[in-house]
Amino acid sequence: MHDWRRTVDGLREQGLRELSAISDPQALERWRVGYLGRRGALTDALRGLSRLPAEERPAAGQAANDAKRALEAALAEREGALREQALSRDLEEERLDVTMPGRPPARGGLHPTTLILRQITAFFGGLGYQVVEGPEVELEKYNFEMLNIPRDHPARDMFDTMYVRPPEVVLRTHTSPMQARVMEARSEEARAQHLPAPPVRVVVPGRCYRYEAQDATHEWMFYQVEGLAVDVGLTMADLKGTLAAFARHMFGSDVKTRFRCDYFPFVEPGVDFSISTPSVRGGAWLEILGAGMVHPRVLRMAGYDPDAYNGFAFGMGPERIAMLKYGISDIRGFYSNDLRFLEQFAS
Ligand code: FA5
Repeated sequence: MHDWRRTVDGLREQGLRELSAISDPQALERWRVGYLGRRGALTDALRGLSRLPAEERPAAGQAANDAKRALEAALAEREGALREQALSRDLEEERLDVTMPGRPPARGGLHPTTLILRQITAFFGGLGYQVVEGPEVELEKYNFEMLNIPRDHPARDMFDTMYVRPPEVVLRTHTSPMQARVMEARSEEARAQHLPAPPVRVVVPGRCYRYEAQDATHEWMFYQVEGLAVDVGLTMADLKGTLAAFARHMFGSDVKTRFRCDYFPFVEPGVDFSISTPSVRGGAWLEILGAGMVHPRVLRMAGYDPDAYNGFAFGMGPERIAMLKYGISDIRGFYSNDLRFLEQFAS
């Protein structure tokens, strides 16, 4: 065998062997330069052919070119294979297991006051009451005066008032000022159109403030829901029926209800309303709101003729109702932003 053939065949075999062991692009490039580059082994061999005798040159040239093409083809194939490997490695890294159980996002929940407010407004909404809201920074005129509590009236002591600008501007101590505001607005609007004042059915949820020592059942900031119905011929029976239906809605059909005399300057007669149900504190009587027939002077001051209209009103504490319903023993949990308390209500 000619020397040149041994050289060419040897290079070809060695090249292919080395190539098959290569697994990264840098090594592949080194291999290409080593065999097929301008100073590569095979290129050198091809150059050396010129020194061969003329009759051997064609066969040797042919063999060297075949070897070059074989190495080039093998290189292209190896490149392709490495690219493919890299690609499938990438894909493997990016692979998503769609069957894996998801991680649920942390969900917030409704505040217990919100839960109760929604239940209350939904019930009265069903009876045709409108939900309205009013200012928390209130004029003394509406918080007291228009509710038949003149200045220097001892009943002002019932409400430990926080003043924003004494004596005219207060933080409302209850939602009752909205009784006066709603009636006044409706009677004025009707009068402007020469119409009789319209009947009223509203509930007013909102925050109230009192300068009060905190304890398990008293906050300095709390909610109330006011209710007001004004119409021709309303009686105490309407008030009793409405509140009894409300108590059944909130506490179940076996709830017992009780009215007792109470005093609020803006109602006559005035009552407090208590409930008793076996599932709450062993059936003990618990007061949940104050109520009564709207005082004739309150009607008159707000533009309603007390000889033609009657009304009833009530004011309840939704936190106290939530405490009964959810077995909460201390009202101070509501607004101290402790997640351990609030998360118990997340639904
Ligand atoms: C009033 O505020 C009257 N405006 C209610 C009313 C309306 C009577 C219409 C007649 C007609 P009282 O001060 O009792 O009344 O408060 C009513 C309810 O608000 C209470 O039963 C209680 O549930 C809640 N409440 C009062 N003070 C606080 C407080 N410091 N913290 C939490 N809840 C309170």
